[in-house]
Amino acid sequence: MQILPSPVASAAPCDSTSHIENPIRLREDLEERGYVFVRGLLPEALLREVRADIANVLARAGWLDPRFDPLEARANPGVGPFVESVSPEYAPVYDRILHLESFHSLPHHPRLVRLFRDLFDEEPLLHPRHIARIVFPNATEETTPPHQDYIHIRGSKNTLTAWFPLGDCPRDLGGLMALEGSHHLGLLPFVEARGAGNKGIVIKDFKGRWVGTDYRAGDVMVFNSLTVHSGSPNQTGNCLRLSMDVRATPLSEPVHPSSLLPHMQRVTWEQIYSGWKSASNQRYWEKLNLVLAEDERTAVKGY
Ligand SMILES: O=C(O)CCC(=O)C(=O)O
Repeated sequence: MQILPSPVASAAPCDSTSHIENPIRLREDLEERGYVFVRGLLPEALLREVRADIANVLARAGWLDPRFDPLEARANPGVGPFVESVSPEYAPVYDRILHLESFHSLPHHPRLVRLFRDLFDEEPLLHPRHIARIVFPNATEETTPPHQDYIHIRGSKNTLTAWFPLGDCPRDLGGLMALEGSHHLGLLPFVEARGAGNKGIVIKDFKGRWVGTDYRAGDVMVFNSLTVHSGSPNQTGNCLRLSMDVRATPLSEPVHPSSLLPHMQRVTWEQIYSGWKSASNQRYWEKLNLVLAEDERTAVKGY
C-alpha cells in the first residue's frame, strides 16, 4: 500500500450559505464545483449532543485524557494512535458508537434532508450507513487519501456525501479538502493506499484548486461521488478529530444494497436498535420504493 502525499488546500471553498433558500443556485454551485459548502447548517446544540455521546464511548475506552472535559476530545497520551483501517483496537470501540441513537438521528435533521432534496430536485434517500471518523493525532500517514467515493458507494453517480465535523475543526485538526471541479474528470483509476477506505488516486495534471477551511460546528461540505476529496492531517498532537459522513441518493436512482447495511457490517440493525427510545428512524428505507443497483460484486464493508 502506498502513502499518497496529502494535498495542501490552496484556497477556501466557495461558500453557498447565501444561496440556501435558492435551490437553483445551489444546484448550479454543485454542478460547477462538485461541492456545496454551507456554514451553520446544523444546530450546534444537536452536534454537541452527538459529540458528548461519542466522547462518552471514547472516555470509557480510555482513549481520552481524563484530565480534560471529554467534549474537548483530548487524546489520552498513553493510548493509540488507533486507526480505522489497520488497528484491531478500533473496531470494538467504533461498533459502540454505531449503536448510538443520537448518531443515527442527526442525519435526519430537516435542514440537511432539505439540502439534499434541493440539490437533487427530488426526494432523497438518506443512506442509513452513516460513518463516524475518529482521527487520532500522531498518525498523519493514515490520513484519508485523495479519492472518489463512487468506488466505495457505487449505485448512482449522483450520490452525494455530506461531511461535517462534530465540533469546531480548525485546519490543524484535519478537516475535509475537495478538489474543485474534479467531478468533471469522470471515474478515475485508483491505487491501494493507506488511510480510510484504503484506495487513493494520484492526480498529476488537473489544474483545479484544493479547497479546505477552518470548519466550525454546524458547517457542512456536500460533494458528488466523483469529486476527488481527501482528509487533511491531524497535526494537533493531542486532539481527536470527530466527524461524520452521511450519504444520500435521489430516490428514483439506484442505491447499492451495501449502503443499506450498518457501516462495516459487524453489527446488525437489530443490535443497533436495541435500547433506542424512538422507532421513527428505524428501517425507514424499507417503506420506500427503492431502485437497487444490480452490480453487487463490489459490496463494500469499509466505507
Ligand atoms: O473524514 C475523513 O477523513 C474522510 C471523509 C471522506 O473521505 C468521505 O466522507 O468520503
